[in-house]
Amino acid sequence: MALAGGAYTVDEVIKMSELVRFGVSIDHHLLDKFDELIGRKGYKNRSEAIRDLIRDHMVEQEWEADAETVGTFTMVYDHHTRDLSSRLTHLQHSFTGEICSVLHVHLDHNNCLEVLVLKGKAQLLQKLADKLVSVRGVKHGKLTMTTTGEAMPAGQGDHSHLDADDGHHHGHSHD
Ligand code: NI
Repeated sequence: MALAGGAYTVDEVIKMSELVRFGVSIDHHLLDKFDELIGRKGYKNRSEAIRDLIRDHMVEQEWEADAETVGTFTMVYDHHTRDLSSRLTHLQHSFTGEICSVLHVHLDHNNCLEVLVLKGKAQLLQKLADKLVSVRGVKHGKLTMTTTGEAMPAGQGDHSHLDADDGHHHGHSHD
């Protein structure tokens, strides 16, 4: 993007000043693959994709550091399996401090879907997920690791800010 003189308002220039631009040396084959990948995912530019990769890595670090964090656990099970429902309930009652909310959907005659919203120490959430998925009759279970957002810098360059790559404005903003 060329910074044509006079093309931006003072407000836009102030917003842009919050951004740091840096160069990255990268093998062109790798960059081609990256562009292909982020194109498929719907990213409009590399900056957005790289910011998301960095945040994703920071979330992983929070989990590795056993920080206070947030996740969702999703599982599918056959409620006809003997003692399964009571075992799952018993287990969930041992983690009342970590389970914020439970969503239950009766998928069909046999299968139930349950989504647990979890908040707490990362290792404890992982332990609960491991215990739930290993209960006999649970067909599939997956923990999605996300973040409380507290230690995550706000999305400079996203939202209402002018993007350094292509100069377009995103649709929404929040304070
Ligand atoms: Ni059900």
